[in-house]
Amino acid sequence: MARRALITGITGQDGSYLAEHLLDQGYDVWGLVRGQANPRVSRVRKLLQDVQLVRGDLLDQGSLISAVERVQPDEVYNLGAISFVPMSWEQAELTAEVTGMGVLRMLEAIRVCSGITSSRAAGSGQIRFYQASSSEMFGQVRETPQNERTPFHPRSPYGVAKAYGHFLTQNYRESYGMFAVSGILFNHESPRRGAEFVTRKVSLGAARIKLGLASELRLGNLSARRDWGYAGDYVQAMRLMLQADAPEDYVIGTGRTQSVRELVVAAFEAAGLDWERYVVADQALHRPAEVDLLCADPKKARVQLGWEPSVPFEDLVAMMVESDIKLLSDGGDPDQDSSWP
Ligand code: NAP
Ligand code: G4F
Repeated sequence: MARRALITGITGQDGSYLAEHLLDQGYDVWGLVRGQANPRVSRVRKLLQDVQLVRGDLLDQGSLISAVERVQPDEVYNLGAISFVPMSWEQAELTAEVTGMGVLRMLEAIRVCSGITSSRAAGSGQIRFYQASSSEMFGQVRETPQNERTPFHPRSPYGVAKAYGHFLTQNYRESYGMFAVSGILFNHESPRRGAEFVTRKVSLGAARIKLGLASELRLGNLSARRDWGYAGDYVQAMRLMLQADAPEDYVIGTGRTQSVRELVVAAFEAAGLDWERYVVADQALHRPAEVDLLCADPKKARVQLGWEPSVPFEDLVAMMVESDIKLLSDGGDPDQDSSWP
């Protein structure tokens, strides 16, 4: 019988790629969607016609229990979150509730539906749980590159909420014997990336300037460095983690790091533009506390899961710029867009 997966965050970037990947692998895929009339559901329906939808919200414990009861999943992928770091200062409490406490609610839904108690541990045939942890937890890094043993020093309410979810996942594994793991994923991007994140802001900015739709691009800290990979590769690591013999956490990244300035140079070069004529550094876009440098050591994932990234940084940036030039040339609106490339 096909394995059943329940994905929270199905309307987001990773949810879409993970759903496609699991469908390819023969899974029955269910996506949790929130809200009465969520406008982003239409693009899931359009792109992912074989995904079944179930209503639920990470803020609502009962809805998660109902969703698990209805779907009867073999695997749960918890990708739902408030994931935009600057928003976590503006709405710190909501971020804690969704990105942090949402993990507790999802784990509790699994525990209750599986009949696991302090005296009755999880048995074979249990639901396997994946938590979307983040390299933001490393924050002000203690060492470079960062691996599974590097201590955390989060620099945003988002990073703090993710650290809570990370330790809680570990705790449910240790307390109840649950197959619960965290993937500590470094930044991963694609043509489906939200327009608020820097890679997509830059690819859209370069595309708009190329097509004469804008004359400048305002950015914050150009010196920050990130380890950027392709989202399509990273969702494969999520599935591999849940197929492993034992539940363990893994760092997923490329092992390379580039600055935002290098990202801008690559994107404008891909569009055939001189970036220095158009990019304006704006102090107002700097964060209250910055994560200056992230760089993964993905050795454990390579050795134990056989996972490797396949898209180099320059190709990823060119892919995003080309996709945005096409989207805008075809009259698409990236903020309203109901379809995904
Ligand atoms: P994304 O595009 O921002 O998607 C976030 C998803 O969370 C959306 O589907 C959103 O649904 C859902 N969501 C928000 N609030 C919710 C709630 N109250 N209940 C249920 N769902 C809710 O994020 P992504 O880039 O795909 O990332 C997926 C996960 O990986 C996130 O947890 C993120 O923090 C984490 N992560 C991402 C990266 C990265 O570089 N992309 C790296 C490390 C970790 P709506 O449509 O309803 O808003
Ligand atoms: O693209 P970003 O907004 O991503 P950030 O903050 O690294 O977070 C992303 O990756 C995390 C994994 O490490 C995820 F957990 C999280 O959910 C999200 O997906 O910003 C990247 C860098 C930052 O240093 C920021 O200060 O780009 C810098 N930046 C410079 N100018 C900018 C801008 N970021 C944004 N969003 N917009 C700018 O104008």
